[in-house]
Amino acid sequence: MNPQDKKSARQFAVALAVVLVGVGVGTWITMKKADKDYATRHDPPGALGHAAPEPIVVADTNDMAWIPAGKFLMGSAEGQTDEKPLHEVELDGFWMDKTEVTNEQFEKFAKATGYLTIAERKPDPRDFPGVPLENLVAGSIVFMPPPGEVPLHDHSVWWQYVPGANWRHPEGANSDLKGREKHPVVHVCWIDAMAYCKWSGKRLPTEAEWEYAARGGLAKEKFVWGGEQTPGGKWPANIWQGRFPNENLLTDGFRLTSPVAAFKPNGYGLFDMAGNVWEWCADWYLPDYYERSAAKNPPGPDTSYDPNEPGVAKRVTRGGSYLCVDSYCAGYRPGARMKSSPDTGLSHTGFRCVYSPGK
Ligand SMILES: [Ca+2]
Ligand SMILES: [Ca+2]
Repeated sequence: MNPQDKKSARQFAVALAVVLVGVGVGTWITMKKADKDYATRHDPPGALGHAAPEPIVVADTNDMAWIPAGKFLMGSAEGQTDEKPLHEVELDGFWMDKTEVTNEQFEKFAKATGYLTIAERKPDPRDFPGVPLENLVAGSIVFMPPPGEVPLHDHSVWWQYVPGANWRHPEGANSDLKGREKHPVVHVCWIDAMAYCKWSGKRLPTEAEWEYAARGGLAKEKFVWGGEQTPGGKWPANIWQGRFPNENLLTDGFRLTSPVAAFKPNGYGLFDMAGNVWEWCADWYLPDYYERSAAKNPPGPDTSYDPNEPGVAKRVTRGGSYLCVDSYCAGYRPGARMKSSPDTGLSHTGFRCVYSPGK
């Protein structure tokens, strides 16, 4: 099945006003296939290779770090199945944003282009066949901690589709960005991130570029800062401490997002490559891609498959977020892989861009 023909988490979320992120949605696939290809209507030109050539924009590299060409061992021998096998990858050098794209930066883009993120748009009835029109309300998926302890297998307990939630209103219509200008933008889906990249003359990193950059020159270390989890007894990243999802001990100082660069950078001068927000990569997600990926500049697979949700096409996200609890998935490790539907924004997902001169 082509990735574009699959469903998305957003389609389920809007239809059911609830979403399961990561597991379970596959069993809910009872909706009829949309009559027209979703991605064709919503992806920006160039995203899926059906675009006309565009004028080249020269990227501003002021807030970027140069990641030198080199080889590294990608994946993790001790991690989840999809992090294996550990394999050598060679990459050309590239520029990478030192920080996640901030609200302030995204605002500039929105002002300059008038771009509306997917979460700000009223869902198109053609994408939601069978869903009553009154249910088609613009919104996004927000983390809502339950009051007490809950079993960890049902993600819908802490994720809710909130009408009016989008990057300008991260917790819903009554919230705003005051004081969060330098926090990472959230509720931007892959399609939105691609639109920003194109405007800025940059692109999303491949998954291999992202992991290589995150490792900051350290070989096979468990964390982007080295082998010790809390050097000097301090958390070097914004994740979650306590019993997820109802008890946040705030040992790292932050309940939700933190301002970018609140923690020390890694060896390449990049901030928040562990935690704060998940970051979109260019690649489709395929759990066994490492078994056959190219040894040099792997571009990612041309198809997508997630065994947890076989009917949902997904792009890779990396780096973990303020919701990553160490005892659960430890998604903030540089080898850890995650995935999400390209049209689906979430309150813990953002992105950063890369740039290769002449490419
Ligand atoms: Ca935190
Ligand atoms: Ca991050």
